[in-house]
Amino acid sequence: MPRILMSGASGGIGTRLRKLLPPIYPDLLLSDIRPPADLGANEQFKAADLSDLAQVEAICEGVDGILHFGGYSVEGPWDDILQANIIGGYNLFEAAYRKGVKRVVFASSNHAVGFYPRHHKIGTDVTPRPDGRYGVSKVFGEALGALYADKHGLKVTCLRIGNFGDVPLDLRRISIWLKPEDLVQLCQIGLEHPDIHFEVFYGASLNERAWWDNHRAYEFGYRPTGRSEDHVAHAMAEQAKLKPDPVGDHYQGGAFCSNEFDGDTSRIIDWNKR
Ligand code: 15L
Repeated sequence: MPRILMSGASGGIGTRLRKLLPPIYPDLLLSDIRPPADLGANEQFKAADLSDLAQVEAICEGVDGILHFGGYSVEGPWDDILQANIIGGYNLFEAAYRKGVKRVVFASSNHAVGFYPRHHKIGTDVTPRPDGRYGVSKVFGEALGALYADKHGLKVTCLRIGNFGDVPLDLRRISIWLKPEDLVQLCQIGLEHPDIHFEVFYGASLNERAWWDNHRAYEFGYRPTGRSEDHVAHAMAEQAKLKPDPVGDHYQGGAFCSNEFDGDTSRIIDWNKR
């Protein structure tokens, strides 16, 4: 029975995966900087600050595979991103290597490529176009994953997660929605598939309006069950409550792109008017 470490156990995704993973991985060690408020008596938890290598090494002891959901999960001040995602990301891969962990699934994000326009369908092999400091930290994490796979033989899977939740929240999220059970499938592929060396998959369900070519995940057996078209009415009702965002509405990263934007708006073409 593999021992699996999940970082970020108190965060949004971690909180949900804590309920979904134990039937598949009963020996699940949870970690975060502080314990989840509702930690159960049957759950194993060890606190660790990702910016401290010794603490990260301690949680990697005796572990076979890591689901790395820890770190800063939205745009934020540089020092927070630096400590949690840049230094924290390095510490995670370095500690995994030192402790002989075999596999890492790294929670990357759509914000690694957020500045691709929505009309541009992209694969996982495109040049990164991060839409903020957070996006840059995810590109860095993917690069670390490639390095530790190629140089040290760690089996690494990076998931460019779209928007995780029970339903897509607005128009943008219809294209990038990820149902929790589908994320579990992707984690299992990363932790178990014999042919993983270094892979990047999009963390997206069966979204007809996807901006991403995720064929590589399908080649590894991914069969998502969430269909965002089933939730369009809800998503569009929520969209109607939002103000137009000329920059964010053009790019895949949405409001992450318009946040702090003072670039050249003449580069943004309204494709619907062409
Ligand atoms: C992310 O990477 C964030 O972690 C999440 O909070 C959402 O903002 C998501 O992207 C998104 O793009 O909707």
